[in-house]
Order: sequence, then C-alpha cells, then structure tokens
Amino acid sequence: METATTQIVPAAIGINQSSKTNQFYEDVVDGLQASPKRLNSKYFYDANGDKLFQDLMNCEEYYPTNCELEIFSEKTAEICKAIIGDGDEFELIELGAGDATKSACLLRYLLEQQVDFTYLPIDISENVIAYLNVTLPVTLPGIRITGLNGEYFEMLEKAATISNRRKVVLFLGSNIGNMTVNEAESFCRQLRNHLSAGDMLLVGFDLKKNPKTILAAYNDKEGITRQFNLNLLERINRELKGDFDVTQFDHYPMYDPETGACKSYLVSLTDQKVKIDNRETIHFIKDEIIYMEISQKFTVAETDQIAINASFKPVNRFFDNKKWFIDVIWVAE
Ligand code: AVI
Repeated sequence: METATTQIVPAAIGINQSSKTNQFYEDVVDGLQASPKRLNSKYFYDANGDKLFQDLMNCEEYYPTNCELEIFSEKTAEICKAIIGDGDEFELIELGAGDATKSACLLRYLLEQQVDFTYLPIDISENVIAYLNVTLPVTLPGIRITGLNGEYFEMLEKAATISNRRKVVLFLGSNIGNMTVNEAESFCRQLRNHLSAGDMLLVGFDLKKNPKTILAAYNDKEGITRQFNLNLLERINRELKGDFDVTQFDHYPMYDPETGACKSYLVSLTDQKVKIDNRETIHFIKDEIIYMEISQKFTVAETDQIAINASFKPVNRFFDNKKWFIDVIWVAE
C-alpha cells in the first residue's frame, strides 16, 4: 500500500514492468469476474491516483492525515523517547513510506539527538524510493538511508540480511484500515514473524467517531474521493486497454458504525459490457456494484486486541487533541 507522494521523479521503466502489468491484469479480471465484483484498492495509486490522494489529504473533510501529523509534530519527543528505549542502536523501517512527511518529524528529532539509526523506507513504488533516496539526504543532512523497493515482507527479509540490529517498524497513515479486521490481524501476525522479541511496531489507526464525520471524509463535497475511485477504471483503460465509460458509474460510500467498516463502491448506472484488452468481456447489470475499498475504523480496545492476538504487547498510545486518531507502540513478545 502506498501513501501519497509529492513531486515524485518520473518512473524508470523497471525490468519487471511487464510482470507487474500481468499481475494487474489478472487481479482486475479475477475481481470483475467474482460475485460481488471487486477491485483491489492497492491499484488506486498510479501517478494520477497519487495526485488525487494528495488533493484528498488537503480537502476539508478528510481528517486522518492532519490528525496524525498533529500527533507526530506535537508529540515528537515522547514518541522518540519510547522508540529509543534503553538506547540500543536500531533500524527505523517504514512500510509504505510515501513522501515520509510524518516520519520526517521523527527523523529530524532523532538526528538532532545524535541517535544511531538507519532509515529503511519500504515502498512498492520505485518512484517513491528514488525520490526519498535523493531528497532526504538534502532535507535531513546526516541521515543514513537505504530505500527498499518491493513488497513489504520480501523487503523486511532483505532488511534482516542487511543488519541484525533492533528493528522499529512504522506503519502509518491508517494504511492498516485498508484491510478488514481479520486481514489486519493476520497481517500483524505475519509482521511479528518477521521480527524478533523486543523489536517495535508503531501503527496509526483511525478511530471510531461520529458516523457523519467519517462518512463525510469519504464523500467530500468536491468529489475528489469519487474521482479517486473512478481513476482506477481510467487506469484500467490506460494500462490494460479497457473501455470503461466512467460516466456510466457512480460512487457510493457507506459507513457502518456498528462494525466500523467504511466501504466505497462504484455502481453501474446501466446494463453495459466492458472489454479488457480485447481478451475479456465483463457484463454489468444496472445498479450492480463494484466493491472498491475498505477504510476500517477501530476502538482503542480493538487495537489492543489485535496486538495481543498477533503476539505484541501494547506499550504506548498517542492521541491527537480530538481523540480521532491513535498511534500505538507495540513490542514484539
Ligand atoms: C490510504 N488510506 C489509509 C486511505 C483511507 O483513508 O482509507 C485511502 C483513502 N481512500 C479514500 N480516501 C482516502
């Protein structure tokens, strides 16, 4: 999962570009042949999607980014004190680093305190990693950075071969909310299996709150979230030679305050056929939905339960002033 990126350098065409395209094609076709139809929200983030997400983070209704930024900028010293612990040197690994705006607060403070650490951002986007490798040494002089481009768990294994120092893993931005609760729990269990006892995880969770506040964040007045969802159909047209008529789909967000699941759907406005690469034809009936994304919201007790079920011990909690968002620190047991 990527977070938004600013001024990312143009993508270099990697040698594995065609296998990435094949995987995208297979996931799209499998998803659109399933019942109900679905698309994986990890594909939202092409260059247009990154830009739209950036716009979303600046829109009035989308609160999670500002809440977490407030935590990182106002509680920098306390967070750093917690991760420094007894003072052992460590590797600071960030999953889905994006443009590292929030982590930069920590990085700057750790450098000022002359703490011995290396920053290892992991991101599926090679643009993001190229950008961070080039820009962070300029904005944060003295930083030791090794960017890792690839899937989280593969790159964590690679990180373990580079160093055997203690690990502090950041997973920010409520990216964990883009999984169902069960998926989040098994993700954390897998993560724990890639760590050693005493390693730390710092995770950002968006909390349950007034349902209208949550729904508004995924149904902004300007229609950026709508465009963000439709962009995936446009991406399929661009990259997989699809022929979606995006004017024939509407965006439908919903929030269930009982379960904390906020879900986005696209709804077909008519009976229609869509071709993908002249190889597959997908039939839609009027009002049929495509399930696009989950943005799960949690209670504090649920975050503790996930930690315990995944063999972590919850040790610190940092809230924003409104208590809408929480960053937690867990220690691997
Ligand atoms: C990246 N992720 C945590 C965002 C979220 O809130 O689920 C993506 C997003 N989708 C719509 N708005 C923002």
